[in-house]
Amino acid sequence: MDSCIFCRIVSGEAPAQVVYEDDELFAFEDRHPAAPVHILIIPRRHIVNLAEATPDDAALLGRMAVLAGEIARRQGIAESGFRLVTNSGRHGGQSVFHLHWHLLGGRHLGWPPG
Ligand code: DGP
Repeated sequence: MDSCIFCRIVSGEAPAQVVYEDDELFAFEDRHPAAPVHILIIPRRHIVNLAEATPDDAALLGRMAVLAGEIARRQGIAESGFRLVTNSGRHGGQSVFHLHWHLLGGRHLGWPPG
């Protein structure tokens, strides 16, 4: 998708601080970090959000979760704790319509979210 900023990051057309990549998944630092560690984990393939994911995406979504734990360990926030969140649609606060999980940590995170 030419107009999707995350597709452009995956293809290398747009810059990003990449922390992980393989043939299916990509992870990079959020441009507007909301915590000392704020990494976005995305599939290379353009999926709009969880509402658009299908059973065929189940293994991919599982890999995203496992990768989140792995990155948390590498970033040194596994023990102190972290949050994995995906915003979906208008009420969810989604602003980039390419599925992504925010991995947040490095400070105490309040609950409930605003
Ligand atoms: P959301 O609002 O849940 O759709 O989150 C989108 C996130 O993406 C937001 O925290 C800011 C981040 N973001 C948007 N554009 C860019 C970009 O071009 N580069 C990077 N690194 N992050 C971006």
